[in-house]
Amino acid sequence: MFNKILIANRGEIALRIIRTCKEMGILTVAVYSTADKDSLHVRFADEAVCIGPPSSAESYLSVPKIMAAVEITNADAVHPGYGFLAENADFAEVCKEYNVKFIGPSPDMIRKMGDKITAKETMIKANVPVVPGSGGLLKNAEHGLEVAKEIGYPVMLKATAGGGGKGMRIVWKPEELKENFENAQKEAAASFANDGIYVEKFIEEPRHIEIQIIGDQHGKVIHLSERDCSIQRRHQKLVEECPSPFMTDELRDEMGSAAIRAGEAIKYEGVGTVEFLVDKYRKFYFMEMNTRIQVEHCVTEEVIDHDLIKEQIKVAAGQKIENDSYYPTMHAIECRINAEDIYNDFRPSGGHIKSFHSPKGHGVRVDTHVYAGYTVPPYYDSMIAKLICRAQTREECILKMARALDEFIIEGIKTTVPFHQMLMDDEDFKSGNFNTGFINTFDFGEEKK
Ligand code: MV4
Repeated sequence: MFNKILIANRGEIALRIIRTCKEMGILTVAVYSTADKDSLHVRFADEAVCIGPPSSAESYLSVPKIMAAVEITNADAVHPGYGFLAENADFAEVCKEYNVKFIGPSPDMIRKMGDKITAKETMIKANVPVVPGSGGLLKNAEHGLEVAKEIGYPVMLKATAGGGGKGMRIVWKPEELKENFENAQKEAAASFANDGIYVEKFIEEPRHIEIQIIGDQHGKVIHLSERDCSIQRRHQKLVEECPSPFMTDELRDEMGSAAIRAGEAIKYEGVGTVEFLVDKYRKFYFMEMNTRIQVEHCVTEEVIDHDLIKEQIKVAAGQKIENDSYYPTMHAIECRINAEDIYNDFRPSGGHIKSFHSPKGHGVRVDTHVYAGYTVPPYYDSMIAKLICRAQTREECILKMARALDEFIIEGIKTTVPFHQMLMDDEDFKSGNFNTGFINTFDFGEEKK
């Protein structure tokens, strides 16, 4: 087992990782920018190293700064959390060169899944269903027209270096293809320094359902059931839950097996998530694979009652996975509490938190790094807390969540709490009748002053 882990991250996830390390008897090193000097991850880690000014590029995203901190503290592993360097293959490579364990898959695997066309080819080989499409880069708009004619409209143009919606275009008819192709190409070049575009059939009103997997260094891969992440806004997830209200035992078996095949095919090591689009006929298609621990991992922790960060560290240290399968026996929902103004286009609303009271009680979990008196810095992600509730049934879980949201007092900044309160009272949400388009038609009403 590791002696000392450096956590190359900030916020709630840094704190989350420190907690598990402590319970495992592993020493921790926090790194922080000057904007985070008063953060709890700095306080609770055994050691802390300042790695630069507020800008992420000069702190949490700086490989030389992180490696310098590894060197001076003599850490033997790095946990990247999510975001920042978590899916940076070059960083994983540098860790390897320095003989420091990167807690995650190999650089090669990160690269393979980071390139969407390569990922899709890998899935086809593993017999995982993918969306019908070009199966490779488009040479030009004419090539796109040919493929689109074959698969039928509407189609979607996607960037091979993409993910998260950038460089993505829906095309409803042939006349619109050329212009969309050129724009997608430009956007991809500007965002990823890679203008590769491919095309696939557009799946209308899909649900976003992902399967959590874990693989060990001995070739064993298991799945830990799904999370429904269909409640999103501009590719930012707002709510995640397990079981998905759309799931059946049969579909879970099928999607779980597909996710395991995906993991086995690449000898996946670590925790990972296979994202699927699920259409109204419950046909599912591989979308992307995330090679990191995700924000919403807590939902899975609650329904299977295991610490995923602990399992992640154990497999990184070479230990074998013991169980063969886990089954969700409860219902869990996570609401992301962001410092955002929901009545102003979800604009970030950082600043000083005057008072902060978290909900408590049976089945209520709050993962957060903030407290009364804390100032939310403007430089980073706006997520300030995750509220996770667990109950025997979905109905009870929604009622518990509504109760917990009512107890949440956050004064001084605007948050997404009012949105979640309205959501827990929404008939379509309550009946499980939603897909990725849900937020587009959601009625936010008037702000209560
Ligand atoms: C799609 C799709 C429909 N058809 N691909 C959005 C982010 C990127 N990872 C892939 N995305 C989509 N790909 C095909 N062939 C619809 C989306 C999509 C979406 C997916 C999951 C969750 C929310 C979404 C919101 C808009 C579009």
